[in-house]
Amino acid sequence: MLPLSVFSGALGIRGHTVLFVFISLLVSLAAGSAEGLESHLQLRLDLLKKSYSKLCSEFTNLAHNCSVPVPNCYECPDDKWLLVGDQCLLLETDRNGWLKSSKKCEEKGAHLAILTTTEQHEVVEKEGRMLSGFYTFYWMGLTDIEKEGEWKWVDNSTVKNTRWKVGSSEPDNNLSGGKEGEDCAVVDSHTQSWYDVPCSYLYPRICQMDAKLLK
Ligand SMILES: [Ca+2]
Ligand SMILES: [Ca+2]
Repeated sequence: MLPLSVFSGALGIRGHTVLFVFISLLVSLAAGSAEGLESHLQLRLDLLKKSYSKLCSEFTNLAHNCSVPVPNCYECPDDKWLLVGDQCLLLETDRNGWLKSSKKCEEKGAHLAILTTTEQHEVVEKEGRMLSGFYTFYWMGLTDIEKEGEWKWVDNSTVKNTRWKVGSSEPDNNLSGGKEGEDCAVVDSHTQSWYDVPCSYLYPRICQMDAKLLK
């Protein structure tokens, strides 16, 4: 293989300038095509949403006329939110303690996620894998801070179907993170498993709110 210095010598200053301009052109073309693709996809998404609303409205009218149960159609505040049934979920990647994360959800008119269905966990897994990054764990709205071992969702409801990590002793209220133990819960988006961890640890979060009913 020829050493780089041979090419450098062969190209000269003028050659390097031409090469630089050529590479810059390729990079700008690639960036331009990525932007073009993004705006094209956004346009397609907007059109699909309009079609969905129109179809939903027509289907609702039809169902009324045929005296059959009327289906409900829902929408979320914007494209960042994921519509799951009649709920909207939002995975936010900035990391905070559980209490601050809870407040950040409230600022959006939401609350930390109450994950009660398989469908919700599957959506969280898909979105978590898409977002990827170093942190796969997300805060959800589950805590036993009021009474040790008595896990409650943030709407004060008790937990029915749990998904604590199988094969470990979760929730173990482990004291290695501090004498206060582990009173807040995260979900591992990749495995859909839950863990109790100290509430002061910093994690991304999942916010949740009721979806808006389309009429
Ligand atoms: Ca605990
Ligand atoms: Ca634990």
